[in-house]
Amino acid sequence: MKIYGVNLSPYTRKVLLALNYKQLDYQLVETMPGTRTPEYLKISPLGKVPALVDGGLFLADSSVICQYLEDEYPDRPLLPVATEQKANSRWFERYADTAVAEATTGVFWEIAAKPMLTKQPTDMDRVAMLKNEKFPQVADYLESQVPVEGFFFGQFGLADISLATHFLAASYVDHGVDSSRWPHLAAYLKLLFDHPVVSKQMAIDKSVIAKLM
Ligand SMILES: N[C@@H](CCC(=O)N[C@@H](CS)C(=O)NCC(=O)O)C(=O)O
Repeated sequence: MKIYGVNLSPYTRKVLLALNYKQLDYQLVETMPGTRTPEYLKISPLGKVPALVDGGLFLADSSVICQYLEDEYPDRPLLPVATEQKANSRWFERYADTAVAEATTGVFWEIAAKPMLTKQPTDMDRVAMLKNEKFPQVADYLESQVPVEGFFFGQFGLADISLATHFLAASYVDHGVDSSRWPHLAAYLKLLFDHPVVSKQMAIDKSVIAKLM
């Protein structure tokens, strides 16, 4: 199986975390976001990463890919069994990939990725807005939702992975969670970041960042 993308893309990282949790073999084909060669557009029509090739199957979009992995490789499941919990897991995945992404990965993009990839300066007004307006909204909501103990639905899975990937991006630019204001979220994130699959990915990301800086 081949995954197209880069470790520092949070959506690629989500798929890598899922693959590593499931202990599946894969090859990461380094592909920059926005690659629009005719060959890559056949795999990922929007030119986005991640994309997956498994045998004759071409797939784009991290959620679609993770759902495929879950269906095709059901060992070490990423989703709970009960319908209601499964639906909630999908909600937290969607929330992570939208509102959380904006408030966390959005800051990583402005501070680290944008200057490197586009040679454009960081928009400090946008960083301040994301940190002071968007982030507290997301953190307040998650503070009321994260499990007081353990992972979502009792077992590490896709809801956790989806949150982990975006909060990891924030952590790389020192955009952390204030544990005095959001104690449950801070404790949950510590548990997430200490998970062996997440901490291994964090070490890889940090070595990539060290080489780029
Ligand atoms: N919904 C997509 C989002 C993927 C996405 O936005 N990827 C970014 C990199 S993290 C990208 O490829 N951006 C380039 C572009 O939009 O042209 C997913 O979950 O895979």
